[in-house]
Amino acid sequence: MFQKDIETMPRNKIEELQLERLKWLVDYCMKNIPFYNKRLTEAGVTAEKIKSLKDIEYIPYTTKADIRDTYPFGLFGQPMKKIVRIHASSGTTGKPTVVGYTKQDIENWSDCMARICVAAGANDEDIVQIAFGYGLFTGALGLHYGLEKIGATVVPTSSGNTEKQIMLMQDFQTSALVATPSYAQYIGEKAKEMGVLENINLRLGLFGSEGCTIEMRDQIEKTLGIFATDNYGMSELMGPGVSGDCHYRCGMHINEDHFLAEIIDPNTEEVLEKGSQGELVITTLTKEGIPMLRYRTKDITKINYDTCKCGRTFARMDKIKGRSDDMLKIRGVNVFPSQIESVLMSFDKIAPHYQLVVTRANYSDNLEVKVELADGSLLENYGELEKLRGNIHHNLKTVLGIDTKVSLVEHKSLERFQGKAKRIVDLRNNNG
Ligand code: DLL
Repeated sequence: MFQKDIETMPRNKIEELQLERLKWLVDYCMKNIPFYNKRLTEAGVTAEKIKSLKDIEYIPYTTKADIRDTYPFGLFGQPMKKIVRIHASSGTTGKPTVVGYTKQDIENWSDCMARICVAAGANDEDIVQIAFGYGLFTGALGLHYGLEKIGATVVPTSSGNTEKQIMLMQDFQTSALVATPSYAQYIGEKAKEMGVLENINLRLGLFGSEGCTIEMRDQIEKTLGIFATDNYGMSELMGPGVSGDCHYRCGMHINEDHFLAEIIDPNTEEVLEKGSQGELVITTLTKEGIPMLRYRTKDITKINYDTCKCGRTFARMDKIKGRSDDMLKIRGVNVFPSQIESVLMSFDKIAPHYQLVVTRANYSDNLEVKVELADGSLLENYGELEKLRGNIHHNLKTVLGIDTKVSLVEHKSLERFQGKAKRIVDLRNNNG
């Protein structure tokens, strides 16, 4: 472990520390950030009012809209003189979400990342290629600092230029790859095509930044000959570093000394009982640059508070089931893309590349699941193709409870991704 004393703290100690930090945070926000001062004053919250962790419920939620409305620096807790780094995440519309870090924030971020990298199995003998995009995106620099902190050799290739990535991987004998799972998948496919898969010596994949089902992960692991872990975060909260898998991969350990997690019902906003599935809400307990009070992540998960077999006491969150705003409502039924991915991955003859196209006709939603054939061998055999299509359709119906249109498309006809995959095409607003 990177910081064993902290990572194995008894639960009552974790909660004591969280309470102390929560009080500090409320006071800090009142003093340094006019936006929060107004919000908290209106809600009648002061540091003195926070007597137990449950009292966090007095504090109003913060949303992405609050960050947008105070663009660019309105939620910063320190003057620019103290801010040493800025990152931003681009949304689909409008201005990016801008975040700032003090020196201490960068130090904490590096610690959080170092813990996650060690928990995943990385060490100072690893040569790690970081194939997340460097730049305003938090992914690359977050992992970069954490990996340097544990003494690994960092190769900052950034994303893209896949053939060169593969060349360097062979020449440097890179042992670990940091990437989105979809980019790792593409790297594997490309290396196979180049006939160099067996010259690659990767052992570890540090994935994150987008969802990936266990079935998809298994396939990528098999192709690249690696053991892959997941880690979760978001720009508004820090970047990567909020939580990550240990080698047991039974939930991502939340760095609870820096983040206080709650699960709420996204519709009623009510806090749910421990162990329930719902929207993750995070309060940053130590951040100075841009602290977040009860930030609504929109990500759906559940949290397990039992001590893990690895000895870490930090609670573990399940893989993200989907974003509450990514969840597709098809004819009134909630459908998470991850459910579809799980079904598709159970078929051999299709490649792990798919796209979900949602349209509306005659006031009814239609979901088309486009999935690539693994190769050209089935194209000659109509009967087999139809059988495969029928089986996929049947399994999707069993899991989702709705009819979908399954289209088998030619190998390599769907887009590949170097960052986060975009698998949903929702055309419902376009055609009424
Ligand atoms: O993606 C931070 C990050 C970088 C995390 C690298 C892990 C590794 P954003 O670009 O702000 O930040 O996107 C945040 O991505 O709300 C989730 O919906 C999604 N996301 C992040 N990690 C995971 C994950 C970074 N492990 C948004 N599984 C979040 C599923 C994830 N979704």
